[in-house]
Amino acid sequence: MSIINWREELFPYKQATDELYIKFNSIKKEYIDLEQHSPIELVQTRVKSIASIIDKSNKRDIHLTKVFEKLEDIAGVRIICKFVEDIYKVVQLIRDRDGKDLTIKEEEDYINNTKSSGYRSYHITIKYKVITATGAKEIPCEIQIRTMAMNFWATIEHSLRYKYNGNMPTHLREKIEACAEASFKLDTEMGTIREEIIETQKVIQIKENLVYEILKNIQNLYYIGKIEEMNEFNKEFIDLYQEGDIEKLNKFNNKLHTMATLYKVSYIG
Ligand code: 0O2
Repeated sequence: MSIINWREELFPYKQATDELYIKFNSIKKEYIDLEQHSPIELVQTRVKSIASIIDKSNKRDIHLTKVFEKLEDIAGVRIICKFVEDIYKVVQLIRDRDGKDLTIKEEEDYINNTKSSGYRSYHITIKYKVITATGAKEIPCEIQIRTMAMNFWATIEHSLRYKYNGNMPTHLREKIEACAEASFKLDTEMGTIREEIIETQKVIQIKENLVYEILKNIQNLYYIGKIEEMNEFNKEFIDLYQEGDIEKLNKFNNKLHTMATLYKVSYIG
């Protein structure tokens, strides 16, 4: 390969990150639908820019013709969690898929083995098979799993590192190291009230799901032309919603279900 056709080479990497984005978000949705705490808070993906690939290959002394063989983080997935404990749940979810739709190549626990910079994250390098119009290809991909606090710190540190091109002034380096410890302390403290936070969020989630179902049921009355009933239920819903009593909202939803059965409305939308 003498001239790199970047567009063609990077295409399957984009496909891999797109597919993984859908898969991890689908796991998150499954937890939410089942009214359980999702260890996945947010999924981000990126394909390294051509400039970053060239920079990294120069730093590592990798010939450009070898970058696709040697660089394992051209495709990247970042999974952000609320709690440190969730990180290890996500790690287990990925391990459970090993040999199924992905293959684990390497794991690096930068949480228990914090980098000297203060960087914390759990890294898993995988191979992920994509099938494009030109055939199947195994794409290496680096999955970084971290908490929101770890992500906040890493994003800031990454920008500073970029700004100072690796030569951060000592006073700034010391400050940023201290910030890493402070943010990990926050993670640890939050971890001690994890159960309580999860319980509160569960109640909010149950209410959100219930409200969603109620609004769908009311909307279905509109679809079958029961405008008067729809308006009445709408008014009743607004009062109940303001009251905020989940038990009452539940009863109201059951009433809507009964009505839907009566009118033989199938669930639309
Ligand atoms: P980008 O722009 O995020 O892609 P190394 O060369 O040792 O830094 P290596 O061996 O490829 O990296 O693997 P490693 O150590 O697992 O790190 C890969 C990625 O982890 C980095 O990619 C960063 O995203 C992140 N990372 C690792 N160490 C640090 C750190 O000290 N600070 C921050 N902010 N991020 C870190 P890139 O290519 O450096 O950058």
